Amino acid sequence: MIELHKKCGFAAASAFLALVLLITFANFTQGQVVPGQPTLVSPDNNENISDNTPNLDWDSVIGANNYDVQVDNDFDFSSPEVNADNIGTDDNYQVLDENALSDGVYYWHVRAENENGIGSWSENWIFRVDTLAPTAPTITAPASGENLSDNTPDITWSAVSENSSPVLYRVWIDNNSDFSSPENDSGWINALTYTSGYLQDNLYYLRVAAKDNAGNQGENSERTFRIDTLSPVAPTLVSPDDGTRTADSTPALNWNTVSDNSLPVIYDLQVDDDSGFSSPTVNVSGLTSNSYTITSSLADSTWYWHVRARDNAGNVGSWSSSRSFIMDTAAQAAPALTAPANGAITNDSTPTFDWEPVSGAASYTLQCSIDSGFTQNLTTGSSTTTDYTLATTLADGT
Ligand SMILES: [Ca+2]
Ligand SMILES: [Ca+2]
Ligand SMILES: [Ca+2]
Ligand SMILES: [Ca+2]
Repeated sequence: MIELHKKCGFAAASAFLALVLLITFANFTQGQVVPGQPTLVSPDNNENISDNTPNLDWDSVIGANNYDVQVDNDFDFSSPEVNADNIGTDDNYQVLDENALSDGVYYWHVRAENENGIGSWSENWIFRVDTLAPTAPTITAPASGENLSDNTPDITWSAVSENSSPVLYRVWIDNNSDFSSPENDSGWINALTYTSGYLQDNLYYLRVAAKDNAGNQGENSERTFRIDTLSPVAPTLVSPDDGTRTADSTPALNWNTVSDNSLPVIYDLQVDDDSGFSSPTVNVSGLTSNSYTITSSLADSTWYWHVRARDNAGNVGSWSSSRSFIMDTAAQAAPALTAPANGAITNDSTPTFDWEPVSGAASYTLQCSIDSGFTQNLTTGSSTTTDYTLATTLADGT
């Protein structure tokens, strides 16, 4: 019994050992089991790519001597755009030119096989083929040709529409029109605004471009702008002359034009009966010409006026030195002539002239000439009364 038991035990142990050896042998000998599931490598899952014949890559599977690859825009692989069977032992596959993929989203998977059979499909991964570059971004600031008084201006633009996001943007600013030596380069940024580094006063060329997540770079948007932090000089007043007495209660005021890089230059004007301009009666700004005619009559007084210039970048210059004029409407009323009568003929070569008094007049000036322009044979006299007799004789004539 014991021996019998020993025999039976030995037979059972031998059979078990043989089975273990067989399994070990089967596992050890490649090719006698179906290969495992491949692990995909690239394109990365959900990657956007600009290559429409991408190279598909996976980790090689032990024991595989062939692979099948499928690419389809249908997630269930019902209509494969690429259906490459038995490509051999290479653990990657380049989509053929004849199968170049049109832009869109694709699913792909790989399986390994050997003489024992076909392994399971890998996970399904997704990639997007995108060969379309984004449009040029629309620059929203600065405006084209704008003059800025800020040495570190904000550059802004509108987002472009894109399938492959995030879209990156890049800003170049150069004082050279060929962008050969940019003063500023933002690098690729995921933003719609960029604050420039310090820019000296100058004319600059601005360029903004977009790049999608597949790496397609679009056209540049370009424009120029100027940095100008220098204020224009104070204008020089031209007319009326300082201290002029006038009866014109809406006089025209003139000054010289001021030059500047940032055009047009505009002007502010103040007129005040206070030389300190504490309460200007006329206070106009943004005048586009170098003269201004006062619109509301000024009262009789001494008036002071000054002008300042503002350039197109918004830099405000200093006020000019001021001038004054004396508004004196009463003194300027013309006397009414009474004698001799208009067109009278006389043989008196030193006639007496007579006129009506003017209220408030301290003295009168008389002019006599043989031409109506008062240029030839001009006689001038002054009188504190309302008549005047010529001191020198007049020749016959009109
Ligand atoms: Ca398909
Ligand atoms: Ca695109
Ligand atoms: Ca430069
Ligand atoms: Ca300026």
